[in-house]
Amino acid sequence: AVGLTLAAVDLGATSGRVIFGGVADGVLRMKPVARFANVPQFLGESMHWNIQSLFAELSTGLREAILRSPGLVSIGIDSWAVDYGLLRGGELLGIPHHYRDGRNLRGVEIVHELVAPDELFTHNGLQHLDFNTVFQFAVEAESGFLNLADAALLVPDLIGFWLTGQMRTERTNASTTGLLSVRNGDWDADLMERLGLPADLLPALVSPGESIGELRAPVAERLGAVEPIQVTAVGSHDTASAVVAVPMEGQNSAYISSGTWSLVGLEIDEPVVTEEARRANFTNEGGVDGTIRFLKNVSGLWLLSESMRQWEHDATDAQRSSDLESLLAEAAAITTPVAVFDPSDGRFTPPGDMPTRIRDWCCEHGIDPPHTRAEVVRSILESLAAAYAQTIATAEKLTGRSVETIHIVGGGSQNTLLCQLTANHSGLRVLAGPVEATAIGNLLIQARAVGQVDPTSSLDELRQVVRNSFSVTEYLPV
Ligand code: ADP
Ligand code: LRH
Repeated sequence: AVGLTLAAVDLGATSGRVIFGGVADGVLRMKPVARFANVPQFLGESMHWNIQSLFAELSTGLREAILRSPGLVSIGIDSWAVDYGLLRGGELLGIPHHYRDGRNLRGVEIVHELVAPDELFTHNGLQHLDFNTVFQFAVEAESGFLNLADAALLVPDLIGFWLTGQMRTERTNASTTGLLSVRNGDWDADLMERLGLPADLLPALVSPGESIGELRAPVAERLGAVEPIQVTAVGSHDTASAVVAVPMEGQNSAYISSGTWSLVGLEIDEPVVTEEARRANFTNEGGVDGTIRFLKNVSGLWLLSESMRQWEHDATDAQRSSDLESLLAEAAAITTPVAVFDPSDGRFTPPGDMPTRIRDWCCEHGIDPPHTRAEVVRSILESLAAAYAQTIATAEKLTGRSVETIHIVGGGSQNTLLCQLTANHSGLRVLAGPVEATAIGNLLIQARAVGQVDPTSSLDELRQVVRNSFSVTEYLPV
């Protein structure tokens, strides 16, 4: 029997989960113990993560995992990127902001005045997203809040600190801050100095597979742990963990990590920091084992979930209680063409009335807008699929690779209409699954660290464990 002695804490922007599992004979087995919604908090004009509630929920999940698997030896934590808590003397100074908060544009202005966008890209190799940590820091430095802090911890590192008492910054997530050098993988001290940021604000780097520390005694007691449990660094950027679990083989695969966001791209060995890559707004994020995640954020199922939230909110509407499954079935039944819009237009980033924004976009561009709910859903999915196809074609050009297969992982891999449309728009084979790629990638790096798989295993070998353990669904273009 496989000892389910590892626990993955995976916090997505839409929901979080705790899953425990283990690998034996090259097969991963896992069991979910907790799932919880991740509901943002609005305080006055600003938007925050409910970090206390998330920590309480994940602690309940860990307690349950330890109860059900008393031999649990390791915990790995991942979450969405870029966001952080500021601390002084180990105390959290404020409630972490949500990356969709409206404050970021001022930060972009401040940073770009000091370092022009093209020069910034030669430093960090990152796509421009208004919410990259560096821009958020600039806002907090201007207000004076940052100066109160002696440490900034990215969300998984903050949770790791609460669990172990150790402050570290995990590398894959560090690569989304805008302050990590794309050339040598270390904190870019020169850039920080030019931006007036304290060099030691972000703690020392740790790589996936390394130990962060053991649960501190009061935490271990609250979680019901009897034996020592270590927190192991994993690809703490959720997308980095998801890419570990993409069951791709060879060089001819692209991936789409499909959830709140769609992260569309390739795994490569060396960063591409050309002017063409910058203009196409591609990013070189750090992957596990020193790989590069060459990808773009192409909006995602946020457009759909936020539309559904709007419809739920609209109490007078007869179709109010439409569930996802029936909406998708209605959308699949549409046979006439629907509007294709740019899902990455900045107007779709903040929370709000998505169907109206989509219709406005279409009217401004002289396109017949979607009218019914099913048409809005179909329009969102067609637009995402068209953007995926376009992004993969650009990635091929920028890297000289040729893509034959697109892997879709994450919650969105269950959206059969989206998978089929992706095959149709790209003209390529799509392989969908696994759904819980992020938690799987998280568990696999722990499994390698504790020796449940050969400690010298490559990513290719870890992906063989994924293929041994989960099936995929094939979609061919029609
Ligand atoms: P995140 O990690 O960003 O929180 P997930 O990977 O959990 O996101 O994906 C969430 C999305 O997956 C939802 O917004 C929803 O659109 C989609 N999804 C989840 N379950 C299903 C399903 N059964 N059918 C179709 N889509 C689904
Ligand atoms: C996906 C994700 C993505 C980031 C965004 C902030 O959950 O981590 O890779 O760009 O959230």
